[in-house]
Amino acid sequence: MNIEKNQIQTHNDSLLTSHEHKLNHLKNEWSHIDIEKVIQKLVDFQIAIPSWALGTGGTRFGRFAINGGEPRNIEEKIEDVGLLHALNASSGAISLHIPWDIPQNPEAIKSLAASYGLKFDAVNSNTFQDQPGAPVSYKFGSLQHVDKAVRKQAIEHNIEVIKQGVALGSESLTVWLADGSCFPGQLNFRQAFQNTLSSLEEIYAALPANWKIFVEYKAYEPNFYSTTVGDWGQSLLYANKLGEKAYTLVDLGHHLPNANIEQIVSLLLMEGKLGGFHFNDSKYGDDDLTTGSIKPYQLFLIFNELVEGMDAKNMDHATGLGWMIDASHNVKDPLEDLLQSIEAIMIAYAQALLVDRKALTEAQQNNDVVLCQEILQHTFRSDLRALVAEARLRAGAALSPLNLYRSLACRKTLIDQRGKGNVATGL
Ligand code: RM4
Ligand code: MN
Ligand code: MN
Repeated sequence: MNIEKNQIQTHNDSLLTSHEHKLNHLKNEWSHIDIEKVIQKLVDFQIAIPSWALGTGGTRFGRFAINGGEPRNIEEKIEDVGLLHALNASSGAISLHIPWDIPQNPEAIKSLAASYGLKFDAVNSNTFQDQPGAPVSYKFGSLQHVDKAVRKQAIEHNIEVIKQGVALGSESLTVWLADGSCFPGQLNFRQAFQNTLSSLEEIYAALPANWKIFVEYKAYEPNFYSTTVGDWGQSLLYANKLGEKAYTLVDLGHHLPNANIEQIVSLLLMEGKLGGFHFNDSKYGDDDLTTGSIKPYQLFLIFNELVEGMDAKNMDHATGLGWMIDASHNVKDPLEDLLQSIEAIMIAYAQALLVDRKALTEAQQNNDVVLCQEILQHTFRSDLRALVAEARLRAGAALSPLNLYRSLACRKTLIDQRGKGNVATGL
């Protein structure tokens, strides 16, 4: 389904007076700040949508379809991301998971995506599920496996994914490994690490010159005793040993409870080894909930470190790191969920942009702990939604994407076009 420019225009016209009122209020309140610069940064910031989040996710207990209209193929997934991007102008990229999505005709897929203003972000390999007819199984791991034949199959799959990505114009590969062990004694940790490292080295050697490889870590699940890339330290070890094209990828849901993610992010950035993000939110584990739905303050604190750390290195906020969502669950309309996630990310980014850095540094130097907190919470508690909406307005998108999505009955249109019964590929 396509949204026409005039539908966006009509929607925006109806909200314009109230929007301008809120925006002017913000402009007055933040008159000491170059607000135009902030708005431009918000316009430029794009977050990639994962191809596996466009259908309802399942849990290991079951899967409940939404009312229908799930994308039946990669073309329809691109169409859905195009819809999101038309609504918010902040979702200008798609991240594919292979083999859940295999582009048969890369040129056609690429031009379809371009027609919606979309690029291809990182491609993701999958060595955590056995594919039908695969000669060997990943039951006991992939790149870490004790059997060379299994490692070889997993390495070749990753190289194949790189080739698919090259054809689409991607410039990075995300490797998330389910590898690990479920019981003490099952693995020789050093051997698992060395096997994984040498497998990653072979994949690294196949990367084109302008590519990056992101090594994602996860504390547990599906293995529950050890994970071979279990935390940021292990990921950083691999990234450092692999070379300058290798980076750590932080998925917000992949830490042990209460981990200080903002500190992890800050130090990885300092080391030049932070590659990208998988945004989501969690209460307990890798819950993959809507970004900002559980811990919005943590999201802001992470962005606070990101902005400070990227500015210290003169990095372009929009292109310096890979920004992706990784979420999927089974109670919301996935497109509405993604709109909410993007909005939460943009708000946290806007809040971080407005932190009074000079005053914060001064307060830190003076050990004025109270003032440090006041400075951070001043922006966190400010309602900056009108700034984010203004960025959308300037980029030709909707002032209120979710309301427009609902008032145009987009899901109903998708159901009419695609039917009720289909289930998109993904988890
Ligand atoms: C993992 C991890 C990966 C994602 C898979 C589907 O927990 O977050 O990034 O590709 O799930
Ligand atoms: Mn992830
Ligand atoms: Mn995950």
